Amino acid sequence: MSYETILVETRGAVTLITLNRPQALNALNSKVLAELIDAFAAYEADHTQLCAVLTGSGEKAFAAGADIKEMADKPAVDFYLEDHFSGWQSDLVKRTRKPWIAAVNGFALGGGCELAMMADFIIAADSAKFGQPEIKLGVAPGMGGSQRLTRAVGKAKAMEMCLTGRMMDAGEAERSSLVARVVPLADLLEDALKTAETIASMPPMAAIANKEMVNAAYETTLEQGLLFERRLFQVLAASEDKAEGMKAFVEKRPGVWKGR
Ligand code: CO8
Repeated sequence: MSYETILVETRGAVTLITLNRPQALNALNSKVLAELIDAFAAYEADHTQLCAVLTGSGEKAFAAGADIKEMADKPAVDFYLEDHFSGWQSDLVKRTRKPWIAAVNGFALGGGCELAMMADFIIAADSAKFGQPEIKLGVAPGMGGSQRLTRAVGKAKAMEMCLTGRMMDAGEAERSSLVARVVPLADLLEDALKTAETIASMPPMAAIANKEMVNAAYETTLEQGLLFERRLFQVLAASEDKAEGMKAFVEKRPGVWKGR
Protein backbone atom coordinates (compact mmCIF):
# COMPACT_ATOMS: atom_id res chain seq x y z
CA MET A 1 0.00 0.00 0.00
CA SER A 2 1.38 3.43 -0.84
CA TYR A 3 0.77 6.49 1.29
CA GLU A 4 0.99 10.25 0.80
CA THR A 5 2.41 11.36 4.13
CA ILE A 6 4.36 8.37 5.41
CA LEU A 7 6.77 5.82 3.98
CA VAL A 8 6.57 2.18 4.98
CA GLU A 9 9.15 -0.47 4.21
CA THR A 10 10.00 -3.85 5.64
CA ARG A 11 13.53 -4.99 6.38
CA GLY A 12 13.40 -8.66 7.29
CA ALA A 13 11.12 -8.88 10.32
CA VAL A 14 11.31 -5.12 11.02
CA THR A 15 8.84 -2.54 9.70
CA LEU A 16 10.24 0.96 9.22
CA ILE A 17 7.64 3.75 9.17
CA THR A 18 8.84 7.26 8.29
CA LEU A 19 6.78 10.42 8.75
CA ASN A 20 7.27 12.13 5.43
CA ARG A 21 6.21 15.77 5.42
CA PRO A 22 9.67 17.33 5.86
CA GLN A 23 8.50 20.66 4.39
CA ALA A 24 6.13 20.98 7.39
CA LEU A 25 8.62 19.41 9.85
CA ASN A 26 6.49 16.24 9.71
CA ALA A 27 3.52 18.00 11.38
CA LEU A 28 0.73 15.56 12.16
CA ASN A 29 -2.41 16.33 10.16
CA SER A 30 -5.51 14.10 9.80
CA LYS A 31 -4.02 12.39 6.74
CA VAL A 32 -0.91 11.40 8.72
CA LEU A 33 -3.10 10.00 11.50
CA ALA A 34 -5.25 7.99 9.06
CA GLU A 35 -2.18 6.62 7.29
CA LEU A 36 -0.35 5.81 10.52
CA ILE A 37 -3.40 3.96 11.83
CA ASP A 38 -3.48 1.95 8.62
CA ALA A 39 0.26 1.24 8.67
CA PHE A 40 0.27 0.17 12.31
CA ALA A 41 -2.76 -2.08 11.73
CA ALA A 42 -0.95 -3.70 8.78
CA TYR A 43 2.18 -4.16 10.93
CA GLU A 44 0.11 -5.73 13.71
CA ALA A 45 -1.64 -8.10 11.29
CA ASP A 46 1.49 -9.25 9.44
CA HIS A 47 2.90 -12.30 11.24
CA THR A 48 6.25 -11.94 9.50
CA GLN A 49 6.77 -8.52 11.16
CA LEU A 50 7.97 -8.60 14.76
CA CYS A 51 9.15 -5.08 15.62
CA ALA A 52 8.62 -1.61 14.12
CA VAL A 53 10.57 1.65 14.10
CA LEU A 54 8.92 5.05 13.64
CA THR A 55 11.08 7.99 12.63
CA GLY A 56 10.86 11.34 10.83
CA SER A 57 12.22 12.22 7.41
CA GLY A 58 14.89 14.87 7.14
CA GLU A 59 17.42 15.77 9.81
CA LYS A 60 15.42 18.50 11.49
CA ALA A 61 12.30 16.97 12.94
CA PHE A 62 10.70 13.78 14.14
CA ALA A 63 7.42 15.74 14.23
CA ALA A 64 6.90 19.39 15.18
CA GLY A 65 3.43 18.69 16.53
CA ALA A 66 -0.15 18.45 15.45
CA ASP A 67 -0.70 20.47 12.28
CA ILE A 68 -1.36 23.99 13.53
CA LYS A 69 -2.54 25.18 10.11
CA GLU A 70 -5.17 22.45 10.01
CA MET A 71 -6.35 23.18 13.56
CA ALA A 72 -6.33 26.97 13.33
CA ASP A 73 -9.82 27.39 11.83
CA LYS A 74 -11.39 24.20 13.09
CA PRO A 75 -14.65 24.90 14.97
CA ALA A 76 -14.38 24.03 18.65
CA VAL A 77 -17.41 21.73 18.60
CA ASP A 78 -15.75 19.62 15.90
CA PHE A 79 -12.83 18.82 18.22
CA TYR A 80 -15.41 17.41 20.64
CA LEU A 81 -17.77 15.79 18.16
CA GLU A 82 -14.93 14.04 16.29
CA ASP A 83 -13.28 13.18 19.61
CA HIS A 84 -10.22 14.73 17.98
CA PHE A 85 -6.91 12.98 18.77
CA SER A 86 -8.61 9.84 20.16
CA GLY A 87 -7.35 7.68 17.27
CA TRP A 88 -3.75 8.10 18.38
CA GLN A 89 -4.51 6.46 21.71
CA SER A 90 -7.04 3.84 20.60
CA ASP A 91 -5.35 2.66 17.42
CA LEU A 92 -1.62 3.29 17.77
CA VAL A 93 -1.33 2.41 21.43
CA LYS A 94 -4.12 0.05 22.42
CA ARG A 95 -4.40 -2.00 19.25
CA THR A 96 -0.67 -2.39 18.67
CA ARG A 97 0.39 -5.26 20.89
CA LYS A 98 3.66 -5.90 19.10
CA PRO A 99 6.68 -3.76 20.05
CA TRP A 100 7.67 -0.52 18.34
CA ILE A 101 10.42 2.03 18.87
CA ALA A 102 10.43 5.78 18.19
CA ALA A 103 13.73 6.94 16.67
CA VAL A 104 13.61 10.68 17.35
CA ASN A 105 15.79 12.53 14.87
CA GLY A 106 15.15 16.19 15.78
CA PHE A 107 12.23 18.24 17.09
CA ALA A 108 9.58 16.18 18.90
CA LEU A 109 7.19 18.93 19.95
CA GLY A 110 3.57 18.90 21.07
CA GLY A 111 1.87 15.99 19.32
CA GLY A 112 5.31 14.92 18.06
CA CYS A 113 6.57 14.46 21.62
CA GLU A 114 3.30 12.76 22.50
CA LEU A 115 3.58 10.39 19.53
CA ALA A 116 7.16 9.48 20.50
CA MET A 117 6.00 8.79 24.06
CA MET A 118 3.36 6.35 22.73
CA ALA A 119 6.20 4.10 21.53
CA ASP A 120 7.45 1.32 23.78
CA PHE A 121 10.65 3.31 24.11
CA ILE A 122 12.51 6.15 22.47
CA ILE A 123 16.02 6.19 21.05
CA ALA A 124 17.05 9.81 20.49
CA ALA A 125 19.59 11.46 18.22
CA ASP A 126 21.94 13.84 20.01
CA SER A 127 20.15 16.63 18.11
CA ALA A 128 16.69 15.68 19.44
CA LYS A 129 14.58 18.26 21.29
CA PHE A 130 11.44 17.43 23.22
CA GLY A 131 8.75 19.86 24.32
CA GLN A 132 5.07 20.52 24.98
CA PRO A 133 4.80 24.11 23.72
CA GLU A 134 0.99 24.07 23.27
CA ILE A 135 0.53 26.71 25.97
CA LYS A 136 2.07 29.25 23.57
CA LEU A 137 -0.82 28.53 21.19
CA GLY A 138 -3.44 29.04 23.87
CA VAL A 139 -4.08 25.33 24.32
CA ALA A 140 -2.50 22.38 26.13
CA PRO A 141 -1.35 18.86 25.26
CA GLY A 142 -4.19 16.88 23.65
CA MET A 143 -2.62 13.51 22.85
CA GLY A 144 -1.30 12.42 26.23
CA GLY A 145 1.55 14.86 26.93
CA SER A 146 0.36 15.96 30.33
CA GLN A 147 0.00 12.33 31.42
CA ARG A 148 2.85 10.42 29.73
CA LEU A 149 5.46 13.16 30.16
CA THR A 150 4.60 13.46 33.86
CA ARG A 151 4.87 9.70 34.34
CA ALA A 152 8.19 9.66 32.45
CA VAL A 153 10.05 12.64 33.93
CA GLY A 154 8.07 13.47 37.09
CA LYS A 155 5.89 16.41 38.05
CA ALA A 156 8.52 19.15 38.39
CA LYS A 157 10.01 18.86 34.91
CA ALA A 158 6.69 18.05 33.20
CA MET A 159 4.98 21.01 34.86
CA GLU A 160 7.84 23.35 34.00
CA MET A 161 7.86 22.20 30.37
CA CYS A 162 4.08 22.49 29.96
CA LEU A 163 3.89 25.89 31.67
CA THR A 164 6.88 27.50 29.94
CA GLY A 165 6.92 25.57 26.66
CA ARG A 166 10.69 25.10 27.01
CA MET A 167 12.41 22.30 25.15
CA MET A 168 14.45 19.51 26.72
CA ASP A 169 17.57 18.51 24.81
CA ALA A 170 18.64 14.90 24.26
CA GLY A 171 21.07 14.83 27.18
CA GLU A 172 18.49 16.07 29.64
CA ALA A 173 15.92 13.66 28.15
CA GLU A 174 18.26 10.74 28.83
CA ARG A 175 19.06 11.91 32.36
CA SER A 176 15.31 12.32 32.97
CA SER A 177 14.47 8.79 31.70
CA LEU A 178 12.37 10.12 28.84
CA VAL A 179 14.54 8.21 26.36
CA ALA A 180 16.30 4.86 26.58
CA ARG A 181 19.48 6.02 24.86
CA VAL A 182 21.06 8.89 22.92
CA VAL A 183 23.19 8.23 19.84
CA PRO A 184 24.81 10.48 17.21
CA LEU A 185 22.28 11.56 14.58
CA ALA A 186 24.27 9.77 11.85
CA ASP A 187 23.91 6.46 13.72
CA LEU A 188 20.28 6.82 14.81
CA LEU A 189 18.48 4.81 12.17
CA GLU A 190 21.05 2.02 12.11
CA ASP A 191 20.98 1.80 15.91
CA ALA A 192 17.18 1.78 16.08
CA LEU A 193 16.89 -0.84 13.32
CA LYS A 194 19.53 -3.02 14.99
CA THR A 195 17.68 -2.77 18.30
CA ALA A 196 14.45 -3.66 16.50
CA GLU A 197 16.16 -6.66 14.90
CA THR A 198 17.26 -7.85 18.34
CA ILE A 199 13.67 -7.61 19.58
CA ALA A 200 12.41 -9.31 16.42
CA SER A 201 14.78 -12.23 17.07
CA MET A 202 13.12 -12.93 20.45
CA PRO A 203 10.20 -15.35 20.91
CA PRO A 204 7.29 -13.21 19.60
CA MET A 205 4.70 -14.22 22.18
CA ALA A 206 7.15 -13.48 24.98
CA ALA A 207 7.80 -10.03 23.45
CA ILE A 208 4.09 -9.20 23.58
CA ALA A 209 3.83 -10.46 27.16
CA ASN A 210 6.90 -8.49 28.29
CA LYS A 211 5.40 -5.34 26.76
CA GLU A 212 2.05 -5.94 28.46
CA MET A 213 3.72 -6.48 31.82
CA VAL A 214 5.79 -3.32 31.74
CA ASN A 215 2.80 -1.27 30.56
CA ALA A 216 0.71 -2.71 33.40
CA ALA A 217 3.04 -0.93 35.83
CA TYR A 218 1.42 2.34 34.71
CA GLU A 219 -2.14 1.17 35.26
CA THR A 220 -2.19 -0.92 38.40
CA THR A 221 -1.20 -1.09 42.04
CA LEU A 222 2.01 -3.02 42.78
CA GLU A 223 0.00 -5.97 44.11
CA GLN A 224 -2.19 -6.16 40.98
CA GLY A 225 0.82 -5.68 38.73
CA LEU A 226 2.73 -8.49 40.41
CA LEU A 227 -0.26 -10.80 40.02
CA PHE A 228 -0.61 -9.82 36.34
CA GLU A 229 3.11 -10.53 35.84
CA ARG A 230 2.88 -13.95 37.51
CA ARG A 231 -0.16 -14.96 35.50
CA LEU A 232 1.47 -13.96 32.20
CA PHE A 233 4.64 -15.78 33.22
CA GLN A 234 2.50 -18.88 33.81
CA VAL A 235 0.87 -18.50 30.38
CA LEU A 236 4.32 -18.23 28.76
CA ALA A 237 5.42 -21.32 30.69
CA ALA A 238 2.83 -23.30 28.69
CA SER A 239 4.10 -22.05 25.32
CA GLU A 240 6.00 -24.12 22.78
CA ASP A 241 8.61 -21.37 22.63
CA LYS A 242 9.33 -21.78 26.36
CA ALA A 243 10.00 -25.49 25.85
CA GLU A 244 12.18 -24.71 22.83
CA GLY A 245 14.00 -21.79 24.54
CA MET A 246 15.03 -23.85 27.55
CA LYS A 247 15.94 -26.90 25.46
CA ALA A 248 18.03 -24.71 23.13
CA PHE A 249 19.85 -23.22 26.13
CA VAL A 250 20.75 -26.66 27.47
CA GLU A 251 21.83 -27.81 24.00
CA LYS A 252 23.91 -24.60 23.55
CA ARG A 253 22.19 -23.55 20.30
CA PRO A 254 19.94 -20.67 19.26
CA GLY A 255 16.19 -21.22 19.73
CA VAL A 256 13.87 -21.61 16.76
CA TRP A 257 10.60 -19.83 17.55
CA LYS A 258 7.03 -20.71 16.64
CA GLY A 259 5.45 -17.63 18.21
CA ARG A 260 3.09 -19.69 20.35
N1 CO8 B 1 2.06 22.59 12.19
C1 CO8 B 1 2.06 23.03 10.91
N2 CO8 B 1 3.17 23.47 10.30
C2 CO8 B 1 4.33 23.48 11.00
C3 CO8 B 1 4.39 23.04 12.32
C4 CO8 B 1 3.18 22.56 12.94
N3 CO8 B 1 3.15 22.07 14.18
N4 CO8 B 1 5.66 23.19 12.78
C5 CO8 B 1 6.37 23.70 11.75
N5 CO8 B 1 5.57 23.87 10.68
C6 CO8 B 1 5.93 24.42 9.36
C7 CO8 B 1 6.15 25.90 9.41
O1 CO8 B 1 4.93 26.59 9.34
C8 CO8 B 1 7.03 26.12 8.20
O2 CO8 B 1 6.22 26.09 7.04
P1 CO8 B 1 6.37 27.23 5.92
O3 CO8 B 1 7.75 27.03 5.38
O4 CO8 B 1 5.28 26.91 4.96
O5 CO8 B 1 6.23 28.53 6.61
C9 CO8 B 1 7.89 24.85 8.17
O6 CO8 B 1 7.18 23.88 8.96
C10 CO8 B 1 9.27 25.05 8.79
O7 CO8 B 1 9.09 25.55 10.12
P2 CO8 B 1 9.80 26.88 10.65
O8 CO8 B 1 10.08 27.81 9.52
O9 CO8 B 1 9.00 27.40 11.78
O10 CO8 B 1 11.18 26.28 11.15
P3 CO8 B 1 12.12 26.88 12.28
O11 CO8 B 1 13.41 26.12 12.19
O12 CO8 B 1 12.19 28.35 12.21
O13 CO8 B 1 11.41 26.50 13.68
C11 CO8 B 1 10.22 25.07 15.20
C12 CO8 B 1 11.27 25.16 14.06
C13 CO8 B 1 10.79 25.69 16.46
C14 CO8 B 1 9.98 23.58 15.45
C15 CO8 B 1 8.92 25.78 14.77
O14 CO8 B 1 8.52 25.31 13.51
C16 CO8 B 1 7.77 25.61 15.71
O15 CO8 B 1 7.75 26.20 16.78
N6 CO8 B 1 6.76 24.77 15.32
C17 CO8 B 1 5.56 24.59 16.08
C18 CO8 B 1 5.81 23.73 17.31
C19 CO8 B 1 4.53 23.61 18.11
O16 CO8 B 1 3.98 24.56 18.62
N7 CO8 B 1 4.02 22.35 18.22
C20 CO8 B 1 2.81 22.08 18.95
C21 CO8 B 1 1.63 22.06 18.03
S1 CO8 B 1 0.09 21.84 18.87
C22 CO8 B 1 0.02 20.19 19.24
O17 CO8 B 1 0.84 19.43 18.84
C23 CO8 B 1 -1.06 19.60 20.09
C24 CO8 B 1 -2.21 20.48 20.09
C25 CO8 B 1 -3.29 19.97 21.01
C26 CO8 B 1 -4.48 20.87 20.80
C27 CO8 B 1 -5.68 20.42 21.55
C28 CO8 B 1 -6.89 21.26 21.08
C29 CO8 B 1 -8.15 20.84 21.72
